Amino acid sequence: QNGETDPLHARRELAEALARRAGSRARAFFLNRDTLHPELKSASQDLVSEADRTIEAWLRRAIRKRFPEDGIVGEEEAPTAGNSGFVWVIDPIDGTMPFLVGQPNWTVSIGIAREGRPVAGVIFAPMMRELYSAVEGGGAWLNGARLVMNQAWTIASTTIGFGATQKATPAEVGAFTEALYREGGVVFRVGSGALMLAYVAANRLAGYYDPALFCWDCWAGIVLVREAGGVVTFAGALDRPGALWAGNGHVHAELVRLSRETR
Ligand code: 2AM
Ligand code: CA
Ligand code: CA
Ligand code: CA
Repeated sequence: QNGETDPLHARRELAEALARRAGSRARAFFLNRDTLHPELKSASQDLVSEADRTIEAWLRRAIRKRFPEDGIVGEEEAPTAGNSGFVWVIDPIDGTMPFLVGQPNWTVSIGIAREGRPVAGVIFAPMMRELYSAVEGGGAWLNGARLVMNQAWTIASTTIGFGATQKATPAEVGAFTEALYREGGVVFRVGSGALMLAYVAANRLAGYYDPALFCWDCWAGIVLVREAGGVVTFAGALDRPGALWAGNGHVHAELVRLSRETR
């Protein structure tokens, strides 16, 4: 290849560097969160602050500077089209609610699409100093250690992430929870969907179900779980939200079944 760096690996390296730098910027906002002026978006628990907007704008500038031909899709700004076949899928702060109230479980999530497919993902949890990173065919990694998912686990082996926000109906939240507990499962939730996917890859959760995610919540995590040996179905796309199921092959199938039964 004329000694040039592979285009995907060059982007994955930049994604890691940007996730760390965006993470320390976000951490500075987090430590001064009392000075932020959060605004309401669609519902009482759906907020945005200048931390989210400033970091997304910074990420977009840094990506454009290095790869001006790439597209960018992010939570806080309109999508930018590109013509390289690569699209960056970014969430500057995944877990704005935990961030604003002082919980440490928020992340910076940077995914990469190539011709519409998830091919690389980086999730950084600044307060835990954990960098999750994966590239198609290259495995999933947490701070340099390889992640390999437990293939023997069932939905009853340890907790299951369930990401329902206020967009979910009380009936579907109740029905899924009831079905899960009936089968020996227990619900876990943090306000970052990306972190719950990272936890599935790292064997900290047996699986994850969310009735409605945007691509920026899950794009990086999809690659991470698949590269750790898991199965993910995302019913959404780069331009529309959808449900997501993740786990080892067996847990994934069980979560699909339980959620279908209860919808
Ligand atoms: P966000 O913090 O970037 O908006 C899916 O559950 C996604 O919904 C999360 O990744 C998170 O993304 C957002 N979310 C989590 N808790 C929420 C809440 N209480 N209200 C609104 N959005 C929430
Ligand atoms: Ca948000
Ligand atoms: Ca998000
Ligand atoms: Ca966000």
